[in-house]
Amino acid sequence: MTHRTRRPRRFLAAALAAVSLGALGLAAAPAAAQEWRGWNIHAADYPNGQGMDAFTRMVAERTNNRIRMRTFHSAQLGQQDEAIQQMRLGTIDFANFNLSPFNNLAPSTNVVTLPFLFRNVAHMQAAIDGPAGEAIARDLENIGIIALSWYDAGARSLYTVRPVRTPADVRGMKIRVQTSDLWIDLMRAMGANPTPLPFGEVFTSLQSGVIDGAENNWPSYESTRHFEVARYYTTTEHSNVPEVLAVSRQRWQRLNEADRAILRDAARESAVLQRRAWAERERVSRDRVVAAGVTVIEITDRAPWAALMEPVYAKYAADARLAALVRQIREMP
Ligand code: GTR
Repeated sequence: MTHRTRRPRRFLAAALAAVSLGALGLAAAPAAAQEWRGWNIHAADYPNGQGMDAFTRMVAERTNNRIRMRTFHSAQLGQQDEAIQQMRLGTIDFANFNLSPFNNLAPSTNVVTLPFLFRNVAHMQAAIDGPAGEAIARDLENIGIIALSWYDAGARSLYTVRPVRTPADVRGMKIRVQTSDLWIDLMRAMGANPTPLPFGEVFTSLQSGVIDGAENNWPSYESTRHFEVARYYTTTEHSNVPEVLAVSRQRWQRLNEADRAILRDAARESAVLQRRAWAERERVSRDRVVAAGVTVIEITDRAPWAALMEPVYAKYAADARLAALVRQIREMP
């Protein structure tokens, strides 16, 4: 009896609270006057930071400052996994993310992470600007993130404290990976002992011997100064996973069509700029680390490495939708 009478009252209280919260929201400053908060894991001068700054500048100009955005560079708003959560909650409004941290949340991001899938940069760009990008944008929208454009992230290779020339050399090494099941399995398939860690902890973990190596593209290896501790870079080029420039769905839902078009165009233009800056920075970063005495171990035959990746494909490209996407990507000219 008591149970029955209490329930509606509790419901009423919750409903009233919701109404007054709504009223508070309406009474607060109008959305247009607020400054959007953007997350970037890298320093401002990294190609991605340049792309994001160009994006926010274009949006400000084209909306006469109605939409003002500020990018917090160098992971000032937290590490990657937290930033993704914040974006889903709407406390971070826009960001540039690598797609691998979404592997466990948005299934199609696994496809573009798959090892040795893309033949070259042009192939990756055609896939992400085409069918892969469409599938990923849908999956990201389902988790509260609106993809606007795709940034390059080059090829990821191994770097270690001891030389790695063959897969046998990797056996038992503790290699840092991003927090993604696919990455854990990929590194296991290489014979390593995968260690998921936030990007910001890699340097000290290398220094203290918690890990023996990590894997990344030339610009990340160089800009983080990981090369000062892990002195061997082996060009396995095992993954070409690209990145997204995205806005939180909460913000997006409050925009009209005209503003959405402004954001989309600016994001696409910023990607053109980022990709150009990226190609240049890859060369610069490589030159810098070589000048600093890093040993580059060139892998010319990737077949023995790729052969180890069968279990990764069996697990992450088995689902019919993802298998079809992999096939479509492979068949691209
Ligand atoms: C970089 C990428 C970052 C982050 C980082 C990592 O190449 O741009 O977003 O994913 O790798 O390995 O954590």
